[in-house]
Amino acid sequence: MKQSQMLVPTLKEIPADAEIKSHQLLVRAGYIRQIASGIYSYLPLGRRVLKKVEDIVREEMDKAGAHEMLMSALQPAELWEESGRWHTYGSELMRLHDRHDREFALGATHEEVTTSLVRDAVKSYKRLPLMVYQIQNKFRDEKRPRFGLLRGREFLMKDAYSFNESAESLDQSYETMFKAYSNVFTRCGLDFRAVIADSGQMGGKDTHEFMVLSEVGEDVIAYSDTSDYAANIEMAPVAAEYQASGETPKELEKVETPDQKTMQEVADFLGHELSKGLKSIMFKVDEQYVMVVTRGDHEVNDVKLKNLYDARMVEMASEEDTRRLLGTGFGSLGPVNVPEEVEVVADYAVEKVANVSCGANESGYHFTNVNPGRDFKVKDYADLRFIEEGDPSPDGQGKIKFARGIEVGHVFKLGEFYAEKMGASFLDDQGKAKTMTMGSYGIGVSRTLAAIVEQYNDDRGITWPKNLAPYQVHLLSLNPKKEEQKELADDLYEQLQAAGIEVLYDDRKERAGVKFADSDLFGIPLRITVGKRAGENIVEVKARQTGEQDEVESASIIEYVKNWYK
Ligand code: 9G3
Repeated sequence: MKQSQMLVPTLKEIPADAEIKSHQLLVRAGYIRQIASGIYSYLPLGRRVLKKVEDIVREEMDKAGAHEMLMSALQPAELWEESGRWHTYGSELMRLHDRHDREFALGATHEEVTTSLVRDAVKSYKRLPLMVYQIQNKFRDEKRPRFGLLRGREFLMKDAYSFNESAESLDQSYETMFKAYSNVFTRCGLDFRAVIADSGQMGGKDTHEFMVLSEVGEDVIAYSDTSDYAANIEMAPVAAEYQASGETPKELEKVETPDQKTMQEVADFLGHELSKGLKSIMFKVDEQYVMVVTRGDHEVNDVKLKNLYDARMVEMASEEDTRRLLGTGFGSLGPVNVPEEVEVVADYAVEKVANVSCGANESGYHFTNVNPGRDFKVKDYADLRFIEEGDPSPDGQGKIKFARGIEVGHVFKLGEFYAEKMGASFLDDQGKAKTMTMGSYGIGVSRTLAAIVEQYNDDRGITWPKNLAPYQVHLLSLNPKKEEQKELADDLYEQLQAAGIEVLYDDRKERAGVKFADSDLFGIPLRITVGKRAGENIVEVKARQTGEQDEVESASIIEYVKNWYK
């Protein structure tokens, strides 16, 4: 392809709204352009790379026995009414009306659509298991789109769905997909981990997220420093054993704490460690108000709270709700003398403390020498805190460390939720009607592209892995005005194309400096420069990642390139 005819608008300066490398470089190198917040167009170079990522995904899905489809992005509201999700998703689900005023959603995901297709088409166990997938733009109206392609409102996803006749069959589909995902991210040259995740609103149990390790990742991974244990911090169970303090319980006291509000201020004022104070936070769990109590040095994990109550919605209680229920605002809450309409649950660590302080549910006052059991009751003790670095790994091997990750894939065992709601059943080999069980498997294709750029770049631009660049060779003619240079470059362009090599030809009438800077930005792995020595039929070849340079006879350039890409 000749650059003089292409739409590749490169930029010298870093766009003001681009905070991370992949966003900056994809825009500066003319790969993408933002149309609106969180909504991007892929220009020719970007489209070519996106297609290479798609094709790796496609190959691995086909190898895994899944069949490619393309479903509608427009989804009738009726399907989401059947699954009950029309009302559980708020403004994140983009909705619209057609000319007859009928309601539709723009596809955020396709469980409902696939289940409705399969329930009408499949009746017998002989047709199961069935795995279908598609690669299509998804629409989710994120509150805060950011980081370019990493968190967009319209993004390219591969979503696959398995329909199984039994839990064992689902396990096999899950295992097959798990391996296929590992192949995909390995072939994309990514440093990734499969981490145990929380199934969130998807129901079902087993679920893993595929995380690319990156400082700009929004997720935190808790991993063992000696084993391969890794979990999303949202659900990583705390395996710490707590020892009873053994102290003799002292007389409960109520003390004035006039201006102390935060846990640290109260601890300093009362002269004890954070861990000798109780932190009490009010939540609204579906319709139930819950006070969650943890040790002062721990953090409440709201995902664990949601799973404890198997709730659909968990949010912090408002200050006025808290005032109405407990007679005081944040800053002096505690589990002593709590009205029974407020349920009290506590993290396991709280069970073993003695003589601790906590808010007196009266502003400006705290209790000291508080002892669980004697001074307050809890409905449940549970694992309710975030795991911390240094905690024992839940698999009993080593200690926990943290890393940030970009979620590029997510595999779920959905179970019977959708099949049940939407009547996807089959006759088993005894002629008995059974409900199908399902898995769903997603890869963020556009997010994977950005994650690759996050891992492959340097101070001059992108440094694509060999199999993922928009072209294999970037051919530069430094001075097309010089006849011998233009002739040699044009000839090499024809030869390279004839040899089936993907070549981008910078035939523009631009200064050499501009051409080299753009070439470094694009990140095409191998650059051939036709310059001063064209008269001797010598060209310069340079590898983008390593900077390694060679001077090569133009007659042997095809062989050189083929060897380099072997
Ligand atoms: C929605 C909106 C946002 C959503 C969903 C639905 C996430 C939703 C979970 C999944 C599960 C799997 C198939 C591919 C793999 C992931 N965000 N999820 O269901 F309406 Cl607005 O998408 N779906």
